[in-house]
Amino acid sequence: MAITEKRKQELVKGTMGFCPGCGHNVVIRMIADVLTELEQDKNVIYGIGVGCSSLLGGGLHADRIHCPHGRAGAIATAMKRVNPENIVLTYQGDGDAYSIGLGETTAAAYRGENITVFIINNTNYGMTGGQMSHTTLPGQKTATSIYGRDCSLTGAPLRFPELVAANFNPAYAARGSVHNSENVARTKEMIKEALLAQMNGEGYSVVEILTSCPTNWNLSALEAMKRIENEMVPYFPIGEFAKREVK
Ligand SMILES: Cc1ncc(C[n+]2csc(CCOP(=O)(O)OP(=O)(O)O)c2C)c(N)n1
Ligand code: SF4
Ligand SMILES: [Mg+2]
Repeated sequence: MAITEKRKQELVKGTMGFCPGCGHNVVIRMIADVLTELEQDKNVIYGIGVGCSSLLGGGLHADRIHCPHGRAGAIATAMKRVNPENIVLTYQGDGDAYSIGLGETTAAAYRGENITVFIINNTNYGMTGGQMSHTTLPGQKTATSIYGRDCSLTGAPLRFPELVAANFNPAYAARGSVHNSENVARTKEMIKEALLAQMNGEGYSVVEILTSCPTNWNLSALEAMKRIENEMVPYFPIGEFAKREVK
């Protein structure tokens, strides 16, 4: 089983190690539920990034590799090529997948590896105290952009699913969010589409998910959800950017 009843309860109660109001546990619960619905819960293996995303390792009971920072794209490539019958996914933060590991993350997409990549975008390095990442918004204050992100010095926030969709002919590329129940339901469907693409052997699939980090944003849990809607969604639109028709 991909997730035990005990862990489900811990995710709901917030006792799995995430801060109150964090979006990670919502996403983990959704991935576990979709794997069960697709009857892949005993067939999944995965790579985890470094960050608060690492806590997935305690939630999803399956063989896994805790990858060197940012390298899950390369490691998942090997996992899938050696075990083509398994469903292989990665679970990474924006700092891990984009800032530290953009090379490996992009290269796996470029090669069209038949893996599914989940990237949890909370606009900072949550685990290490809220430093600026590739998805920190213009003007956003973080521990390493104390006057607000200046894009003339840093470059602009990265829209990875759009980049992949426009350039690499992926099987599936989308962005979801967890800021309200409607978007949680929509994101669950995206997770399912991405995993189905892999099951059908269609190639690379990626879902970026907008989540909250109330601790480093210095907001309450409720305010953090509003920030996703008011500040993140305008820059990171929710939707499907690439989807192949199954023949
Ligand atoms: C090689 C290396 N560099 C830096 C770090 C420190 N570090 C740990 S987690 C992290 C960033 C995590 O950010 P993100 O991937 O966005 O995950 P989040 O915690 O926000 O979910 C960093 C830089 C590390 N562990 N290893
Ligand atoms: S620091 Fe942020 S991302 Fe990490 S568990 Fe806390 S709220 Fe979640
Ligand atoms: Mg992050």
